[in-house]
Amino acid sequence: MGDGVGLRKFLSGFKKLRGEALLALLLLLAASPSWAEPRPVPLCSIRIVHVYPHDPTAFTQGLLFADGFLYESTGLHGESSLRKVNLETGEVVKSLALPPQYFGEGLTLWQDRLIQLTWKNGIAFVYDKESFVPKGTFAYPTEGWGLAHDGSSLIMSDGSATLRFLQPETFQEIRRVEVTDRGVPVRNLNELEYVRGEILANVWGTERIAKISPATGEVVAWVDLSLLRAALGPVRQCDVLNGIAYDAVQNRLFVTGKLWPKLFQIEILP
Ligand SMILES: [Ca+2]
Repeated sequence: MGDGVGLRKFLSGFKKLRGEALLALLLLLAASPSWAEPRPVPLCSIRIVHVYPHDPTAFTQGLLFADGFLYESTGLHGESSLRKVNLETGEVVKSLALPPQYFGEGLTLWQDRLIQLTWKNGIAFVYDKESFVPKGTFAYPTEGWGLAHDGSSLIMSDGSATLRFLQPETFQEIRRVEVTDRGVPVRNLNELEYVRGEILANVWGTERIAKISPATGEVVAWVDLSLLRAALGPVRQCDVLNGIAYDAVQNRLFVTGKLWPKLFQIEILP
């Protein structure tokens, strides 16, 4: 490469290489989701840890775990109830029927009081946790779907993409968030559970649970529960996945569905 021609050849080859490298880099950036659009929300699968029996006539609308028992709210007119259930056997150890005009929905435990929503009746019932003796009611202007609490506020869903945070003693709204997946509202939020700083929500009509940031309403992960269908085995009548309960003492997560004959302890895989 002692002459001018050799040098020009070398420089032109170098430019060509640089051009190809630049093109490759641009293609890489264009293909990267963080360049083109927001990163997809992670989809987590699950592992079944344990299977328990569940009353196949229970149209589950609310579920929680406290002091070794499940507490359940069931729906449908004329069949709505509040129940205390033995986890191991599925036996209903205490039950209170709602008057037929009420359709039971979400359920949470605030201190020693169980609070049960109704679907379109605009009324929540408050009961003593041990005796199920009615202790009062709250009125609200929306439909009632799911109910949970984060230790300071009640969290309520109404079938829309909005979660409202309520003062537990008065049911007054403190704040609200719209639940979104990369900016798109996630509607039909149903049964709720607050688990270690996140809100878990069944999305009605799907086999998925959304993990939601309480601060922003953003879905931080989806949980795919479709494998539970197969685990249910042959069933005569079975409705949608609904019902999430968390045992904070033993870090156990339970899920079931409307009229499901089984209740599952699951682990959400990373
Ligand atoms: Ca729950």
